[in-house]
Parts: sequence; C-alpha cells; structure tokens
Amino acid sequence: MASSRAILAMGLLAAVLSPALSKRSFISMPADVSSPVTLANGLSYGYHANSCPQLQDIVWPIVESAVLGEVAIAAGLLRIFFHDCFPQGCDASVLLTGPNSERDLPPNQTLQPRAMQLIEDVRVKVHAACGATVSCADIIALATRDAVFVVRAHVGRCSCTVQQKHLPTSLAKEPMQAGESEMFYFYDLPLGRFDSLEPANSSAVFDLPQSTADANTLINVFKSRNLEPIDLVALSGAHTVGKAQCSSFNNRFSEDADFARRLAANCSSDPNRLQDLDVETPIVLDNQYFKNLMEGKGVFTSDQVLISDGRTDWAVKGLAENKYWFYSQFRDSLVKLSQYQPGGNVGEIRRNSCFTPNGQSIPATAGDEGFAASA
Ligand code: HEM
Ligand SMILES: *[C@@H]1O[C@H](CO)[C@@H](O)[C@H](O)[C@H]1NC(C)=O
Ligand SMILES: *[C@@H]1O[C@H](CO)[C@@H](O)[C@H](O)[C@H]1NC(C)=O
Ligand SMILES: CC(=O)N[C@H]1CO[C@H](CO)[C@@H](O)[C@@H]1O
Repeated sequence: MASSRAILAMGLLAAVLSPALSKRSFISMPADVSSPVTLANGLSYGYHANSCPQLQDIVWPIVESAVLGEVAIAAGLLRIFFHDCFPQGCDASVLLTGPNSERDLPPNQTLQPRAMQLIEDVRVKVHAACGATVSCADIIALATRDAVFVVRAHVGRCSCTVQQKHLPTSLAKEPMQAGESEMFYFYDLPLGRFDSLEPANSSAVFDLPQSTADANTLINVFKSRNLEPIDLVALSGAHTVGKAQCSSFNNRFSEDADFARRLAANCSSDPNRLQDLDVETPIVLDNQYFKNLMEGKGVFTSDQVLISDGRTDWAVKGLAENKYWFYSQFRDSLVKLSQYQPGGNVGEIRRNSCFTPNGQSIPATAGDEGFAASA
C-alpha cells in the first residue's frame, strides 16, 4: 500500500514538474513526448517529431481563432474529416478540385469551402516552417482534432488560453468532474499519412451513407470500413454540432410525430433555413445528441434509427447516460477512423496546394481505373 502510494505520489510530482505540463501550452502534453508507437501503414504517434517539431503549435492557433471566429467551422472540419476518410481512407482526396473531384459528387455538395480553405491555409504555414514534410491528410486530422477541442463542453475549465466568447456561458462553466481529463478531447493522433494522387472513385464516395439510411445499411457500410456498431453510434455523435439543409431530412415530414411536424413547419416557413442537428446544445461537443435521440429528437432518419436496432440501441442509451463514455469513445472512434487506409498508405505530400496533386496543375482526368492503378 505504502509503496503504491509512493509511486503514485512520484508520478504526480513528475507530472507537476514536467516542463511539458507546467510551462508550455497543453499542445505539448504527454501526446508529444510519449515514445513513438508505430502502427499499421507506417503511421505513428510522433511521426513529425524530428521533421516538424513545431507542427502542432502551428496548427492549433490557426484552428482555434478560426473556430472562435466562426463556430460552424468546427462542424465543417469534422464532416470533411469523415468524408475524406470514409470512401478510401484518410488521404485528403476529398480536397482535390478539377475533373472527377469528389467535391462535385452529391454527398459533398454541402461541405464547407471555408473549412477546406482553412486546411490549405494551415498547410502553407506548416510548409513555410518545415518544408513539404506534412501531408494535407495529416493536417485534416490534426485540424479536426483541434476543432473538437475548441467546441468541447468543458471549455470553461481549460487551463489553456482558449477564449470563450462564442460559447454559451452556462455550458462553458460546467465544472469538470473528478477523473475527467482534457485528453478526452485533446487526443493524440497517429500521423504520417500520404495524400492521394487522384480523387476517390465515385462508387467509394457514394458509400458515404445517406441521411435516409436505415440501421442495417448504416451498420453494414460502417462494417465495410472496419467500424463496429459502437463506432457508428459514437461517430454519429458528431451531429452534436453542425447544421443541415431541409432537403436532408424532408423524407421525415410525413411522419406522425411532434418533432417531425416541427421540423416540417420550420422548413415550410423558411425552405432555406439551416437546421441545427442537435436542437438543444447546437454548438457544443457534448452527449446531448444521444439524449435527443432518446426523446425522438434526432434530425435525420439515420440518427433516429440508431435507437430502434438491437445492435445500436444499447450504445445510444449508454452514451446518453454517461458523457464520459461519449468523450472517450468519440475520441477512440475518431482515432480509429483516422487510421483507415484500405489501399495502404501510398501517395505524396502535396507541396503546391492541398487542392492539387504535385504532378499537374489540375487533377488527372483519368476515371475510376486511374485511381485504382495509383493505389
Ligand atoms: C452515420 C451516417 C451519417 C450520415 C447519414 C450523415 C449525413 C449527414 C448529412 C446529410 C448532413 C447535412 C448535409 C446538409 O444538409 O448540408 C450531415 C452533416 C454533418 N455531419 Fe454527418 N452523417 C453521418 C455521419 C457523420 C460522421 C461519422 C461525422 C463525423 C465524424 C459527421 C459529421 C457531420 C457534421 C459535423 C455535420 C454538420 C456539417 C456542417 O454544419 O457544415 N457525420 N451529415
Ligand atoms: C473504388 O475505390 C475503392 C476503394 O479504394 C476500391 O475498393 C474499388 O475497387 C474502386 N472501384 C473501382 C470501380 O475502381
Ligand atoms: C423551429 O423554429 C423555432 C423558431 O425559430 C425554434 O424555436 C425551434 O427550435 C425550431 N424547431 C426545431 C425542431 O429546430
Ligand atoms: C465544397 C465543394 O466543392 N462543393 C461542391 C460540391 O458539388 C457542387 C455541385 O457540383 C458544387 O457546386 C460545390 O461547390
């Protein structure tokens, strides 16, 4: 007993004295100083530790000020991350412009251009400091991680410099509980991704689920990406922030339910309105989304069906009841999705623009087979 207490005390002392924890911003918390762990496809924690040690310190302030200026950018980044990773792995293929670009396919039509531009702005700064050593795909993952950190529920307890001007005070002040850690939100990320040479093919992009999908479809398509029902449910929790157009949920207007009638009424009075996906706490990363589902207040069919299938209902209930489980599961599922690389980790580090492969001024005009050959 005494010795385990002593070890604990020494650990706490070391933590207090560690320069990374006491002096520097949280950006260099244990994440950076932990020994690199190599994962599948050559990804590792600390991949850029030598080639671009200041990477995370460059990314963070740009993302922080962008999200504090316009909270919606956090939702924009999260959705870009999902749409980048899900079709064929996290390779920044979603950013490419030009012929056959994923951005021209229906699932991407409402991705936020300003959030895409933010990623390019970060790349310019990172490459100015480190040369072309960091991929756009890594920058998407890092910027998303940082945006999640800005909109997390417990921003009021942050020991860092985050301002709270755009967040509701009541939520910003919610006290942090014993055992809770900023690491719930500020998770460490495996890095070392390469950028694709071409866009993903359209059949991979059309695997992105539609908002009208039933639970079976969602479970199967996530399974095809090595994501379990728990990942599907936790990742759907990204809809705790962000907005949708009426056309994304107008399939529900005929439902005989109070919430669906309210959605329909609001859209008929203003067809161009943007609907909050979390109707209770729309700009805070919290587990309110799951509580909403329990009350029948999920905006998409694909949200609401998660409580009516035995493979997912338990997860919705659990995440609604235990926000700490949501924080840690959301982090773990994002990190898992961030490592999805079905064709291996191949490609390049885009050095001219995140929107353009190195070899050409516009993306290749080759079709589906063109990509298959390069992957
Ligand atoms: C499970 C299946 C999913 C479906 C069917 C789905 C579908 C959609 C749709 C239709 C929209 C609104 C598009 C619009 O009307 O403009 C949307 C928005 C959004 N989705 Fe999902 N999504 C899913 C999963 C995810 C995942 C896994 C993430 C991220 C981890 C995510 C993050 C977001 C965010 C943040 C927004 C708001 C974007 C904004 O405000 O700009 N979604 N989703
Ligand atoms: C499209 O891309 C996916 C994922 O990379 C791949 O599995 C599939 O074979 C490709 N399909 C075609 C028609 O090239
Ligand atoms: C519909 O609009 C009203 C008035 O703006 C708003 O209070 C309400 O929350 C909206 N309903 C939904 C489901 O978003
Ligand atoms: C972000 C982005 O590039 N969105 C595009 C998606 O596709 C539509 C239709 O082609 C374009 O108008 C959008 O600009």
